[in-house]
Amino acid sequence: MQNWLDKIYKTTTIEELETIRVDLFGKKGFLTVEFARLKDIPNEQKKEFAQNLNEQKEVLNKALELKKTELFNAELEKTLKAEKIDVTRFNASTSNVGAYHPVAYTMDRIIKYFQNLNFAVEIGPMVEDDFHNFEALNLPKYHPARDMQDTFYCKDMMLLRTHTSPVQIRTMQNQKPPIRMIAPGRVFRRDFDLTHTPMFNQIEGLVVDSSDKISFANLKHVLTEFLQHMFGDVEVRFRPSFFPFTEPSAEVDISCIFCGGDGCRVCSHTGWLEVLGCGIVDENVFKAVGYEDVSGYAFGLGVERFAMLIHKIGDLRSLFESDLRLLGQFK
Ligand code: 2NM
Repeated sequence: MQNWLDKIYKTTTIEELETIRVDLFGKKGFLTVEFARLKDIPNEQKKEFAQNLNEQKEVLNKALELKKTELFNAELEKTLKAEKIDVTRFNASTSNVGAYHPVAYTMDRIIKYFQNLNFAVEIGPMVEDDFHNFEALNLPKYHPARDMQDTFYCKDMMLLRTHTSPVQIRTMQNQKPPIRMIAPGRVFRRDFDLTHTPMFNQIEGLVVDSSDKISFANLKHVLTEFLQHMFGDVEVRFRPSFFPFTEPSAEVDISCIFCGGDGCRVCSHTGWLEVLGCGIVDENVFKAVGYEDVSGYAFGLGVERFAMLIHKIGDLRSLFESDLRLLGQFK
């Protein structure tokens, strides 16, 4: 009996324990054989023999049971330890660390630059009415310049804004001069090719003060400093141009950052890259918002184009594809 108990106590695996159980209770097991012997025991000893046997059976059964639970728990503990997963553990080899999208990064840099010059950041609706998107900007109905952008009309002549200028109109309607602001945000146009997407981000700037305070010289200085901040040591060139909402108007070029101005494929062998539009705000725009005796300048730029030049990305469309092979390069 004690022998059997010792055997049970010493087992270390459930399989070993099962062998002992079979050795005790199996067909040819010790207790099975002992119980079979009962019929040969003389009657006067039968009771005591049976009682003793039943006691042994009970003790050994209990011991097996306890040992089984003990071994099972130990095994469970071992597997749990081995399979323990730390869900809070950071595994750099399998996770993708987030990164700024080049457009968001560029947007932030531009906004910060102008905030440091005390420009306020204004936002406005992306679905606009005809007045704020066109009429107030000296773009009357049937003006040919509308055709170049005209797009995405909803009910009641409402449309997705084609530039952020309506934000400047709304700001002028709601505030008195002086005004010094930028309007960053999404705009929408009927355009889709290598260098144009139907949706892109713009930042437009506007400065308004009493008449004769704001000159083209102010505009030229601020934009030259800005472009040299963004692109480093570049030359800046102002070229006469036309916008319905400014007069005079100019397009602004920087010397090509790819070839240093010698001429290459990116600058179409001109040595210059066009990056901005700007001008002195047209009288008709001020009339539309009820401003009198003021002067002002305005400018506008495409954030995606800036991002492409800064990060040297070849195809504008790759900025909208969410391809991690591209985005992963800007961590
Ligand atoms: C440009 C170029 C030139 C512009 C004008 C105005 C407003 F509302 F003040 F009239 N906002 N933005 C402007 C002027 C935008 O983008 C190429």
